[in-house]
Amino acid sequence: RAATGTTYYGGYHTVLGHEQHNASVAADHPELVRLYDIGDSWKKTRGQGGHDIQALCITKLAAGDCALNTSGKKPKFVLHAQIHARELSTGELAYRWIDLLVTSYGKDPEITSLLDTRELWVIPIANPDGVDVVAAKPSEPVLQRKNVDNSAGGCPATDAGVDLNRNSGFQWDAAQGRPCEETYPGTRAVSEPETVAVQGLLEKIFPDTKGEVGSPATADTTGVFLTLHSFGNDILAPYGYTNTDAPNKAALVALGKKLGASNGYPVYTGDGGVGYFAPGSTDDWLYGTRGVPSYTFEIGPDTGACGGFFPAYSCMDSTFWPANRPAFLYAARAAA
Ligand code: ING
Ligand code: ZN
Repeated sequence: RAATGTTYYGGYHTVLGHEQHNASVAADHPELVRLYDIGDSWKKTRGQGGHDIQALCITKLAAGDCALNTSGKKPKFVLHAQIHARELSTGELAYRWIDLLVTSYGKDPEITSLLDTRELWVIPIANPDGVDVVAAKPSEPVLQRKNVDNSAGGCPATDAGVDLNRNSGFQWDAAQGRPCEETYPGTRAVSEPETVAVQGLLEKIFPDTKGEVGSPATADTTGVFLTLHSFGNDILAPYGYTNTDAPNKAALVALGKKLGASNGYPVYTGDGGVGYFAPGSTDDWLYGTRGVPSYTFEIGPDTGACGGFFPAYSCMDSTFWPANRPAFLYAARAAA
């Protein structure tokens, strides 16, 4: 059941809160915002409520901008958040990034120039059905990570679902987990409608590199992708499925270190950061099939008031937003 309020857990926005926000920024800034429905959540495909997955493209709109194809002339930075429902700070950072962009155009010279020259794409809630589960108890930590696809059967409610960050079409690995486990990858690659939606958008806007894996992340980089997770205070760069180096690992890690400068996050590859491999992740897929430099940010510490999956909402103002805003701006500039 979708939460009826617009906030939960001290101020984090529910799916409804994000949907209302997306609609209002699109209505208030028609010269800057295109709002897309990129596909359905699992529940919506089953006629059980659910949601459209929404994506915004923010730029000073000129002819051909924000098209759902590779004809766009402006380099693209994509911010992707809350693919894991319980990682509360991530959707909220996307919400604030959207607000920063639309309210600063014509006022802040740096952001004005970014919107004149880049397409800033945002997928604020990549797993809306999961976020509904978390927000249904607005003051209790509900540790839903996955989507809510229970077609495998036999799992207690909050243990059902597919890990959308193991479901992508690059190095998908059936052995990642059983149906009731946190990293269950689904019955096959791209089995989930949420994965179809996000991959579908990214396939449309980034050219097929035809096997030239990882050739950008150099001077001719045409995009940057950030997917927000929590927690760990670090940055993960491809590959996450193996300790074999990405073809241009040095350039990838160098850009990752620049992104990490404002929040002090170190950059890891392989299983170096988290201690496990993550085949089928979104960032490995986009890097591995499109060559787009792609990173996972693990927002926040493991413990303390601002630690874990459910940080106090005040941590958004005290650290998360001020520390990550420069990283997002750097990533947007680097998408050139
Ligand atoms: N972390 C990521 C996860 O899906 C990850 C870690 C992502 C590793 C991408 C490698 C590549 O497990 C969280 N917090 O979910
Ligand atoms: Zn995560």
